Amino acid sequence: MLLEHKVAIVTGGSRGIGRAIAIACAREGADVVINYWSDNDASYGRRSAIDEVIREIEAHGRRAVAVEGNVALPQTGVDLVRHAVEAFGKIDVLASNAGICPFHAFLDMPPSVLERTVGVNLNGAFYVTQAVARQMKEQGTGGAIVATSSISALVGGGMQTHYTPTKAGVHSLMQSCAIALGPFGIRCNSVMPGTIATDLNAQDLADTEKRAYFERRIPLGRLGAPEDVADCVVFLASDLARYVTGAALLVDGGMFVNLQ
Ligand code: RM4
Repeated sequence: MLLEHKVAIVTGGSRGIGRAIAIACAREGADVVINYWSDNDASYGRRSAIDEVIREIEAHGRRAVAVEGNVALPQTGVDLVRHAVEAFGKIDVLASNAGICPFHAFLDMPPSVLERTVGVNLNGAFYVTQAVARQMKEQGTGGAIVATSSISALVGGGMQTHYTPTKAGVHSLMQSCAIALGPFGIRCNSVMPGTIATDLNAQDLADTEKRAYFERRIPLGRLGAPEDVADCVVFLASDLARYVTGAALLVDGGMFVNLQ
């Protein structure tokens, strides 16, 4: 059990990668606080989806608490910490995963789309990380923070001009937090998923030609599954990665390096 007796907070935990992270943490022995946001196009999901995740966690013999809130609001991070401490007495792990990617052309993108994406993906990661790190410092027993960045931190997307900078920013946030929080024994790392088949990109991947392009470009020959990412998050959150901080782990089946 890589996370036995740990307490983990997972943001955007109702569907996709976040759901897989929450369940993987429970599988490895952690109790889990799952954040979700019922906004239609966020990666947070609705109450019914979160109830199913709670059932999966409890099936692993672990406890789960669901907390609704938009991570773009600073108060949400504070609320998540309060619920975690009230329910389980401490926080050991944060998976800062919540993110949205409303694909949109650059030239006619309205400020609202940019601001919502930056608010959730980057500001949200900052606020939740800050709130959790304050609690971890007070606890005095260190901790592990793993942010869901993306291959898109390293490469671009014509319909993702609002999104890719946030993923680069999340990666950079972890690098700087690794420095700021290292003295407190708090490690900060990011995972960089490639193209993972989730609700976030289901509409985008419905384009069979685009999906085939992705599959041709991936040396392992398949799109990623949320569980492929979740297990890497568990590794970075666990003591197996005790000397790893400020790092990023590509989880992309080899997509990034495949030029020819
Ligand atoms: C990732 C990458 C994938 C896309 C998702 C939404 O960073 O760009 O290709 O499907 O975002």
